[in-house]
Amino acid sequence: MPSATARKPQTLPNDLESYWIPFTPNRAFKKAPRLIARAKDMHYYTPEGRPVLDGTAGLWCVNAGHNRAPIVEAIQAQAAELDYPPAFQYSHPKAFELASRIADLAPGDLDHVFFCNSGSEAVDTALKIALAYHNGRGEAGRTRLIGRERGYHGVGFGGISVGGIVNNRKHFGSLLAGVDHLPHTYNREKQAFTKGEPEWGGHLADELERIVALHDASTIAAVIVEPMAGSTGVLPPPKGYLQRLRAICDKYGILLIFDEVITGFGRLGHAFAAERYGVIPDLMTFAKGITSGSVPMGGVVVRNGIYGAFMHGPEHVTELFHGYTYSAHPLACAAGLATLDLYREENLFERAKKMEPKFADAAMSLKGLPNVLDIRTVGLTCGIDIASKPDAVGKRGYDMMEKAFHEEGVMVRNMGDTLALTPPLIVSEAEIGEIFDKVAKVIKAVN
Ligand code: PXG
Repeated sequence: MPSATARKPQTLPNDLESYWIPFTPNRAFKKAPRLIARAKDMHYYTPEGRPVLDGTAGLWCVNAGHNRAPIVEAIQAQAAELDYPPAFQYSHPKAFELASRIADLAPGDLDHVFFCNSGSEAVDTALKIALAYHNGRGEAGRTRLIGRERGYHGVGFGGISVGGIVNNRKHFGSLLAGVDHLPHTYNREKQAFTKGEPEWGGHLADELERIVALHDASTIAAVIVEPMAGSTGVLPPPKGYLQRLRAICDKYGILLIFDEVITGFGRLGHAFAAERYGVIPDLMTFAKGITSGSVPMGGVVVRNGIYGAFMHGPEHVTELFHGYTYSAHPLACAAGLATLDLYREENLFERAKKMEPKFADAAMSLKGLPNVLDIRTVGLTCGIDIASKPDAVGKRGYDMMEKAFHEEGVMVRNMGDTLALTPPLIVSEAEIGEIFDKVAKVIKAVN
C-alpha cells in the first residue's frame, strides 16, 4: 500500500501557486501557462504532445539540440558511477579532462579553467579573480570595475553592478561601490538593419580613455563586456570596437574580461567570439553551451600570466579563496565532455558559420512588416526591435511571444519589445524558413 503522502506521478500540476517563476510575470503565466514536458532535437513538446519549434535554444544554451543521445547517455552513466566527491581538496578525473578540452578550444594562452555552476557565478568569479590578481601583485588600489550600459552579466551583486539594465539594478540598493560604465554601442540611425558588425561605433571604445582620465588607471582593475550584448537585444560589436578596447586596456594595465556566456560554444560561428574578433581577453566567462543546457555549469578561462601570478607562496596554502560546493560537478563534467565531442563530430561551430548568411537573409525578410523598427543579426542570432505601444512598453513583445507559443508552435524570446531568435546550431535551412515565417505571422497578427 502506498502511504497517504506518497507522490503520484502527474503530467499536469494542479497547483501553480507555490512556484515563484524567475524573470517572469507570474500572474499572467499562471492564467495561461506555457508548460513544456519533453524535447527532442529542434522541438519542444507540451504536456498534451503539441510540438513547438525551438527558435531560442532554450535560453541561448541548447546549442547541440535537445536530448541528444550521447549527452543523455553520458549523464546517465556518470550518475551511476560517481555522484559527488568534495570539490575542495579533492577532485575527479573528468574535471581535469574537461578543463584541458576547454583550454584547447580557447584562443591564445587562455589555458586555465575555474569551474562554477552558472553564468552569474562565472561573472562574480571573474571579477574576484581580477581584484585578487591586482591585490596580490601589490596594486591593491586597483578596485574599480568598468561595465557597459545595456550589458547583462547575470544577477549576482557583482554582475548587476557592472551590468547596464536599469530594472535589474534599481530595486537592489547601492550595489558594488566603485563601478563605472562605458556607453552602449547601439545607434539606430547609424546602424539599422545591419547584418553582422556595424560600420559605425568603433570609436565608442575610446570612452574608456575618458573613464581612465576621470578615475586614473591606478584605480581600475578590469573592464567587462559581452563581445555581443545578447540580453538587451543582440547588439553585435561595431567594427574595430573590441580591438580598441583591448589596446586601451593594455596601455593602462587594465584586465579585459569577455563575458562569453552566450557567445561561447558556437553561437557566432566560432568556439568563442574572441576568436571571431581576433581579440584575446585576460579572462573569459562561459556557461550555457558548455553542456548544451543539460546540466548547470559555468566557468572562467584565465590566461597563463594571471594563473601564474597566484601560484607562489607556501605550497600548502590555498592560492584563491573562492569556490563552490558544486564546482566541476561530475554530472556537469560528463555532460560537458559529451557535448564538446558532439560539437566536434558534427562540426557545429562551422555549421553555424556557414548558415549565418542564410539566417541573416531570412531574418531581414521581415523588414517592412508592421512595427518592425530594426533587425540585427550575427552568427545564428537575431534581434528584432518592435515599436512599443505608447501606453504599454513591452506589451507587444510579450503578446508576440505568447501567440508564437500557443498559436504558431514556435518559441521566441522577448526582451521587452525586442524579439530574439537564437536557435540550436543544428537548425536546418527549412527550419530557419519555418521560424521566420511563423514569426512574420505573429508580427502581423499582434497590433
Ligand atoms: N552573462 C551573460 C552574458 C548572460 O547572457 C549570464 C551572464 C548569467 O547566466 P546565468 O546562468 O546565471 O543565468 C547571462 C545569462 C535572455 C536571457 O533571454 C539571457 C540570459 C539568461 C536568461 C535569459 O536575454 N543570459
